[in-house]
Amino acid sequence: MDMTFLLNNLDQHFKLNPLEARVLVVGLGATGYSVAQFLHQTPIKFAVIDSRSNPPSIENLREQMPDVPVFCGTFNQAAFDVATHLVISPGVSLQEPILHQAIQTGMTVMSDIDLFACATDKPIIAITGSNGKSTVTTMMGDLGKAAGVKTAIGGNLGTPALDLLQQNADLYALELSSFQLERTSVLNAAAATVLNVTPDHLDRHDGMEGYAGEKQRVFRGNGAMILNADDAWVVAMAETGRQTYRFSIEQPADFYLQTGPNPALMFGSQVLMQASELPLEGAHNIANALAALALGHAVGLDLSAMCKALKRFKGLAHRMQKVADVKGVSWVNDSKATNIGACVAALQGYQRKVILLAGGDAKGADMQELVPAITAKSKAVIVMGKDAELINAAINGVVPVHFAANMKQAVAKAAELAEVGDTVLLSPACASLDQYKSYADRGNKFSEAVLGLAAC
Ligand code: UMA
Ligand code: ADP
Repeated sequence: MDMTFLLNNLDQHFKLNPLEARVLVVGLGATGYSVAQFLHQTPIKFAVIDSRSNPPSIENLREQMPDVPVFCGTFNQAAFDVATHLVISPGVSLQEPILHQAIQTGMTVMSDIDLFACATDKPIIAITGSNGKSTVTTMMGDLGKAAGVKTAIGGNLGTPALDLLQQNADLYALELSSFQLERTSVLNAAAATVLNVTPDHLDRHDGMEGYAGEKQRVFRGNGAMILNADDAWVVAMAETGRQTYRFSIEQPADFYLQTGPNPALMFGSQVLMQASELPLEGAHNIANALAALALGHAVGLDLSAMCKALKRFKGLAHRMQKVADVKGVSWVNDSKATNIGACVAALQGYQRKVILLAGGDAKGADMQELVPAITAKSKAVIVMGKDAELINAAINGVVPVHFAANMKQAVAKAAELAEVGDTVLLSPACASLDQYKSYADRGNKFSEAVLGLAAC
């Protein structure tokens, strides 16, 4: 790491002078630990705090950095009183009273993404949106590699951004959540996109305007803007004087889907590849591929090399993943559909023969917005989890609804209802944490139950 480069940037953007600053790292999960490891290599003095009594990375921190002060179990006011700068993990709400008060009194807030941006002079591709972030970020890794550029991927995807620095890559593609963006000021990505904006995390943001506003922060700086021409929220983010590429699956744009007998992915008048060559289900994945091509093009990656990589891209687990065909019924795991937009996108691809498994924690979303797609595409819905009744009330008898206490029951009920030619789709439109460890745990429980059926 070039320490002078980093310290100059921190001084310029955050008035952070290593001789005077006392940084408080808030949160000791994956992000907090990556920040601690990073700061430990610098002359900056810092402490770590987490409101949990036994946060995930506490043992690693105590073992690897025994000199670092750490406070657990509550947000202790004394730790905030001596701090000059806060690096706040994404899982901690800025509305947390002690943070809110510190911010009100003018304390400087940073994110791990700010630190990352201050530490590297390599181009960053920044990807946000309500849905498709992980898919597009993972695509970018493959596209960069295929174009001969050492590319590292991470952020909300899983590997904290600061941990990527060890890879000494020439291009970084970061998946960024609205939580990460709301506390990030200096990203200045070489190319950035908001893939789409549909309701999500409304329990943590100030309505749709507030949520879209956090997403828009991905464009701070002067890099290329990659805009979804089919999404009104994203279209409204355009800025004059910026290099801009628009992508669309509905209309001609810089990167778009040409419809007709042989649908093709286009760059202006140039055919890039046939849509049928993309080995992924769903029109939304064509939008994702177009966004990835536009991002790559904006940072100078070769288009034909990127198309070769897209033709090999198999998609990620728990996103529209076929689990099995059992007695003429297709079972699909889309457990990562943790909001309405993803569930609607999943349903779009089907005829009216879906038995939908939905429910969990709706995170404050209005389940009425699911109803048109459910009415058009599903013949029954099986609801589970904390907000099962919300979905039932929204459907209001338009389609038969059945309640299940757990995944095994839900799969058994779906098997009872399904007829040859039907699809049983787990696309919950809700977060999983009310009943499962994660969306992956939920998807695995679904797959296990389905494979159990297949074995009978
Ligand atoms: N927490 C406390 N007290 C604290 C700190 C955290 O109770 O003092 C709780 C939070 O409320 C949260 C949990 O601990 O429920 C984890 O929070 P964290 O900030 O420590 O999370 P990390 O382990 O650092 O993981 C975060 C992202 N998690 C969140 O934003 C909740 C991970 O995204 C991301 O992969 C990781 O940083 C590396 O960048 C996960 C996620 O669920 C996949 N993201 C949400 C999403 O995709 O919808 C936004
Ligand atoms: P994210 O990281 O934003 O959650 P993922 O790529 O993990 O996105 O996909 C999450 C869910 O959204 C999955 O159910 C997937 O099928 C769906 N999805 C992916 N891309 C899109 C898109 N462009 N529009 C709507 N839904 C999408």
